[in-house]
Amino acid sequence: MRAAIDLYNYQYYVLDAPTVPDAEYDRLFQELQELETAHPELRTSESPTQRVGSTPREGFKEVRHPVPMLSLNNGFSEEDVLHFDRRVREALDRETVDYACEPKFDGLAVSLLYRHGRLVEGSTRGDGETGEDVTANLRTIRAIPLQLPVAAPPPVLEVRGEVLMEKRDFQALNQAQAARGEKLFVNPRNAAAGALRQLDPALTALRPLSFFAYGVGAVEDWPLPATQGELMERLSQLRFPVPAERAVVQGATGLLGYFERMSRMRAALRYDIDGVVYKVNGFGQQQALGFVSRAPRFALAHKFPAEEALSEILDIDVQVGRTGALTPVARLKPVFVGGVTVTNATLHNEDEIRRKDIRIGDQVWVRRAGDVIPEVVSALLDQRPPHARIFIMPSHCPVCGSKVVRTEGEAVSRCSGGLYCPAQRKQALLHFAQRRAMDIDGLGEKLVDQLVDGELVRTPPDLYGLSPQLLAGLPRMGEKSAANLLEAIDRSRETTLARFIFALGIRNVGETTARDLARHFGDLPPLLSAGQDALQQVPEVGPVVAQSIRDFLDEAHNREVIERLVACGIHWPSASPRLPSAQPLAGLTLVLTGTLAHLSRDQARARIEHAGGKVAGSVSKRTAYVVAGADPGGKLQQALELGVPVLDESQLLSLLNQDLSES
Ligand code: JCF
Repeated sequence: MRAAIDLYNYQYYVLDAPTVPDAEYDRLFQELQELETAHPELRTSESPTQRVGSTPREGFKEVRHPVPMLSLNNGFSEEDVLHFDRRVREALDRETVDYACEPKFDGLAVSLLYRHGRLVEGSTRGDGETGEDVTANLRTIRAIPLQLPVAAPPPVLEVRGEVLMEKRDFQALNQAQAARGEKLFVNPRNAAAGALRQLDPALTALRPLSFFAYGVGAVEDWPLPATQGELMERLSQLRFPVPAERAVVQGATGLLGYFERMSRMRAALRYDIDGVVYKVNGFGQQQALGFVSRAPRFALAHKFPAEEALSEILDIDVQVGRTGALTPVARLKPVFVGGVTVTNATLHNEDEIRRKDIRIGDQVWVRRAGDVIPEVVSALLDQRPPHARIFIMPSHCPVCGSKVVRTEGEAVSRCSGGLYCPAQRKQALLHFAQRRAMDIDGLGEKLVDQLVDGELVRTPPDLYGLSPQLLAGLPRMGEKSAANLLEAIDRSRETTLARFIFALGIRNVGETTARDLARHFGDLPPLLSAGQDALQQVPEVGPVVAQSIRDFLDEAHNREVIERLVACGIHWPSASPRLPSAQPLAGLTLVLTGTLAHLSRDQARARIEHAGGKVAGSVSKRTAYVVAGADPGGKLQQALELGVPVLDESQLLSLLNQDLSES
């Protein structure tokens, strides 16, 4: 049973490929626990039930490493790598050398001592000569074998590697910390270090740690293979986790290619790495090269450029995005970080700035990880200069002067001049012209770019003033395509109110809401003058949507654009707003059962009530219709028994829409 559980454990924690359901594992584990309780003489310290010892210790014992734990020389540039390879080739008198490459884990180096196949001692690196005995803590790491799975294990085998916390585990841990109102860990490395130094192993066990092996220390009666690459295979056979990203490459070109590949993979890896490690592959060659001070001449840690650096906030600007979102951006004293010089970094939004208490003039940590845009992480609060200033979000858009609004519960501030703001121009035109809005065929991204960049069009009404002469000036615009475009623009004048409302690009007003608004108000003027309360009479329109509409329509710039659009001759069939007498379900009671594809229960109820109907919970003879969606319940049966007519979703929808002059 111990062997079976060890195997399942290995498949789950090391291979990440469980072969039995969790429940089966749990059952087996429990059975073993019960057996061991009934027969204590059968319990061994390598049993999978014995990972978490019960007694906290006073402190950590010192451990002397029989073979010192090495540090690595660092390299930071291509030059450093070429230099390393040249030295190795010269010392070995070889044309080209094979190297074993692996990710450089950003964790904590540890040594695991196995005597006759049993894990008897685990220690931290310490100063390389002497570390601390953290055996009880290391035993809690499921990826570390307590017992080597071989019949004749060597008397001594010391396995070295790195303890770390995977990114996903780190995130989960920090979420749990936040939920408990406890302090967050800065990064996975700190979280792992903290876990490893717990005096109570039960606390370590609560932190999800991983381990990867990268070498051996002392060995007895365990013939070493000839190369580092083969050693990794051997360790893998002993069920030690080894990185899948390891590789054996040839020469400096191979090293730099590996570095490139890992730089690109870095963000997608499950764990943090701070570089890659190169080792001369042959152990004979390693020995010939020897050591300088405490670092081997046969290895190099090629570090990624630091992702965080200190700089100073000179000022905070506000950028307006294509959708009107305002982003505060720190103007920085130029700083080299993540491999490039950075002068701007995002501060995300107002709340983030307040939360981190970042001010203009502060010294700040700037982070640029991979291709992610640089951000300001934190300020050195204790070094704040007296002239540091608090940032205040502008009340008007820095690009167009429209009012800035912020929806309650949202972190983002937005420019409300969606139809007018130059920052949102292209986006607004594309939205306006799309098929589901004004349906101006052929007015796509390229053309919008040309029209806006060529200053022919600023806002949607400008489209209706275009002429063949104006279009002729555009590159790659033939007579024929110009005529087609003008024809499509002209055709769009005849539209529906719903399409027109949708085309305005009001935040939170999609096609469906636009249709509801059109239906409810019947024409534009009553919509333009509708207050918050009137807007909330529309089905599905709550306070947030009503506020968005009001913010948009209250902005004079937008009103002007709307007036110009109407003046351009855009029109729709007039329809009277829905009157109570026109309610198609007036006086009828409906019952819903099953799941509808297009409407939630609440939406269906709202639509039915808006049409004058009522929704009841149970079927009776007085039920007008039962509406059955997917997986209907017993109500469908009752309807059939009572002879109540049954509708499907599309029948319900056409019933709801039946008095509409447009949709
Ligand atoms: O991943 C690491 N941090 C790492 C450290 C990988 C290695 O292969 C190492 C190391 C430290 C020393 N190898 C040695 C010899």
